[in-house]
Parts: sequence; C-alpha cells; structure tokens
Amino acid sequence: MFHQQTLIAEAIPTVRTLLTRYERPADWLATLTADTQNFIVRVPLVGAFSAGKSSLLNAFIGTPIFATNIDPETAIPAEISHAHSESLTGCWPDGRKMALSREDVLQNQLAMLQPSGWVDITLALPQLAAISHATVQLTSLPCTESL
Ligand SMILES: Nc1nc2c(ncn2[C@@H]2O[C@H](COP(=O)(O)OP(=O)(O)O)[C@@H](O)[C@H]2O)c(=O)[nH]1
Ligand SMILES: [Mg+2]
Repeated sequence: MFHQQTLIAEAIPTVRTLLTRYERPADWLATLTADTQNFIVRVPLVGAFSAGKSSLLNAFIGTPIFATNIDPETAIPAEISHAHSESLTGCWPDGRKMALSREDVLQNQLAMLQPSGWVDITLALPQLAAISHATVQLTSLPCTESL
C-alpha cells in the first residue's frame, strides 16, 4: 500500500463515526474502502524491440518467464503482478480468457492472442509482493523506425 492509502484507510473509522453523529449518508465509505484497498498503479515498461525489457523482468523475477529475442510482430503485451497463487492467463479485448502454461509464455506460443490480446500473469514472489500495489505492463513498440 502507498502511504496515502494507509492514511485514508486509517481515517475511515473516524469519518464513519462523524457521519453517523451528524446523520449524514455513509454508504459511500464502502466504495472508498474497496477503492483504497484495491488501488493498483500500472507501471509501463515500454521500449523498442530487443531493448531488453523481457530480460530485465526475467532478472527481476529470478526465473525466465518471458520469451526473449521475440520479433516485434509476435510480441504480445503482458501484465505481471503479485498474487498469493500463480496464474498465467491469455486475455482478449472482448473479455474471453484462457489458461496458459509457463511453457506457452516462455516459448511465445501465443499466436491466438494476436492482434490485440495480452497475457496477464500473477506470481507469488517476495519481490512482487514488495510492490503489490503495482502491475508492470510490458509493451513493445511496433518498430524502432517509429521512434
Ligand atoms: N548485451 C546485453 N544484451 C542484453 C541485455 N538485455 C537483454 N539483452 C539481449 O538482447 C536480446 C533482446 O532482449 P529481450 O529481453 O528479448 O528484449 P525485448 O524485446 O525488449 O523484450 C536478447 O538476446 C537478450 O539476451 C543487456 O543488458 N546486455
Ligand atoms: Mg520481449
């Protein structure tokens, strides 16, 4: 949690007490509580093809998850964050999802997600738990010529 989230979370009981005392609506506090607890910052890791994004994330994770040396046409965007259980999910913009294996992702067997799908990964690792309020988004720029 960010410091500001902690401050808001700690203040909620006091705010509830005041709202009750002055007979003001307090139902919005439930939404505020959920938003405070679930606040996630998306951290984009964007770079040209072969800049080393996948290698950098693999080093951070401590084990190879992302395929390296993938050509720009077959690079699928990915999101990675902490969770208590591991999951690798292929996602389409229309809401469809499919379970993937580590091998699928490492071998880039993801053609079915072209052209606009992405991979959502959660891992139970201490280094991701330390930034549990962040999701890292891994995106390749289409081609270096566009820079
Ligand atoms: N020399 C060197 N090569 C790197 C470094 N990081 C990545 N590479 C190599 O650059 C190539 C492309 O890396 P990759 O992580 O797939 O780049 P991405 O397209 O940005 O995800 C691979 O062959 C990596 O081994 C680095 O820091 N130094
Ligand atoms: Mg890559």
